[in-house]
Amino acid sequence: MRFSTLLVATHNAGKLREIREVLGGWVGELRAQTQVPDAPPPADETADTYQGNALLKAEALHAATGLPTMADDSGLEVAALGGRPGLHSSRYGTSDGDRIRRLLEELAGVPEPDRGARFVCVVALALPGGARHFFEGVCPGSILTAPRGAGGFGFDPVFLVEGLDRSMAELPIGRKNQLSHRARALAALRDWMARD
Ligand code: ITT
Repeated sequence: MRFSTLLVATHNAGKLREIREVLGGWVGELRAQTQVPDAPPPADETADTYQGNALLKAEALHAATGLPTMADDSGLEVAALGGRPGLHSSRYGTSDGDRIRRLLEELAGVPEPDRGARFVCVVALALPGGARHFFEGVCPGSILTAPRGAGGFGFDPVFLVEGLDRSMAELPIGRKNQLSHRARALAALRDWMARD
């Protein structure tokens, strides 16, 4: 087993659930930031790349604990909006419902063939001794005109997965964890862990 303890620098419960399911058997103990005594406050996401923001989050918790730490920075890129909300997805609204409402409003009248989108995820890993690693995953799809399904979190109910007639929120969690942007980034992390 590569890590006896791996910290996860996130305050997003949906992400944490997915990370736990995918990495559960691969590390001794997966501990969330909220379970770390005296953990620093959420890092300001001031970088202009997913990689930069993922690293800011991982570094802050790693600096406070000295323990191996991973963080996820992710977003939804909508072609008709020039790639927005992208890096600013969590700041696009004040709640999941609010973000979905705003997205559907911005896309009102945009026909189906022009509603292409993709989810992007970069996982950063900060290790004792200074090593830093990055793993990326992308999941293509399109934006529905109304929410469908109750699973997942965030934009999942309005994201139609490419090649499936299902929204991300209509997939069982195990299926989302095989094909999502986060699943792909975490699979790359697992491959890396399996190599050494
Ligand atoms: P942490 O920084 O604490 O990890 P966060 O929610 O602020 O949590 P991000 O800055 O990475 O995380 O923002 C990602 C946003 O992108 C997230 O809040 C959702 O709105 C959206 N998002 C990311 N992954 C998603 C997924 O799997 N399904 C639906 N929406 C997702």
